Amino acid sequence: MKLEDTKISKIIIERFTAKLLANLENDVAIVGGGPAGLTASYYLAKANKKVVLFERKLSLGGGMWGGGIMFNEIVVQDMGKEILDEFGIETHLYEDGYYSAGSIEAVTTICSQAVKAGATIFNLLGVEDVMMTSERVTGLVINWSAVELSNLHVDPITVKTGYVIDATGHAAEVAHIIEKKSGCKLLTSTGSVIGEKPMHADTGERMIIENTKEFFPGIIAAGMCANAVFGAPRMGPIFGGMLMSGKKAAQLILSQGT
Ligand code: 48F
Repeated sequence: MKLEDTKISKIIIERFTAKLLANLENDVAIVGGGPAGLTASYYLAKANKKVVLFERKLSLGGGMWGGGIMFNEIVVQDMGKEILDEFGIETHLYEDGYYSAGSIEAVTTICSQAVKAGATIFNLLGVEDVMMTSERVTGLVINWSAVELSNLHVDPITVKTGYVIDATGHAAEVAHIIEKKSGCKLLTSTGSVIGEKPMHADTGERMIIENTKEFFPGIIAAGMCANAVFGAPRMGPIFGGMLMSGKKAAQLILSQGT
C-alpha cells in the first residue's frame, strides 16, 4: 500500500474535530494539567463522568517534571504515597513519613492512567475566560495557546460544563478572571483571591485539602490554586497535597450526584 500524504492530514483533521465536538458539552471541565488537575481527571473519569482537561502547554504535568530545582525526584508523605500506589508508581521509603518517587514516572503514569480511565485531554488550548450567570459558572472560553502567545486578534470558542475545576497552580488564573470580570464576591473570607503565603510545607500541605472547595458556585479550586485562592502557604516539591487535592475535588463533584 502506498501512503497518501493528504489522507494523513484528513485523518488528523477528522479525528480531532470529532473529539472537540464531542467535548463541547461535558460534566466537568478542568483547567490545567499539573498533578492536581490530572489526578482530578483520573478519579472523575473512573467514575464515568464526561471529563475534559485543557492544558495550555505542549506537555502535561505542570510543575511535577522538574522535582525540586530541576532534580527530577519528588517527595510525598503517607497520603501521597497511597495515591501513587494506586497509580502503580514506585515509591522509596526515605524515613518514617517521607517517600520519594521519580518525577518522570509520576507524570507519565498519572497522565496515562487519566487518559486510560476516559478523560479527554486537550493540550495547547488555554482558558481565557468563563461563561457564567450571577449565580454560577456554566462554561469555559478557550483559545489556542499559539493565539495567546502571538497576541493575534482571534476570537475564542466556548465549552458548556456542569462543573469547572481551577487547577491552574500558583497563578489561580480562572479565579482571577472571575474576580476581575464578574464583580461577584468569591466564597473566601475577603470575597477576593487572597493570595498564597510564604513557604511552609507542613501547613501548606494540611491546608490545601481544606482549601479544595468551591470558591464560586460551579467552580472548585484544586492544587496550588486552592492555597492561592484561600490564602495558605506554598509547600515546594512535596506533592502529596496536590494529589489529595485533585482527588478531593473529584470527590466533591461526585458527591453532588449530578
Ligand atoms: O502548576 P501546576 O503543576 O499546578 P498544580 O497541579 O501543582 C503545583 C505543583 O506543580 C507545584 C507545587 C508543589 O508543591 O507547588 O507548583 O497545582 O500545573 C498547572 C497547569 O495549569 C496550566 C499550566 O500550564 C500548568 O501546566 N495552566 C495555567 N493556566 C492555564 C493553564 C489556563 N488559563 N489554561 C490552560 N492551562
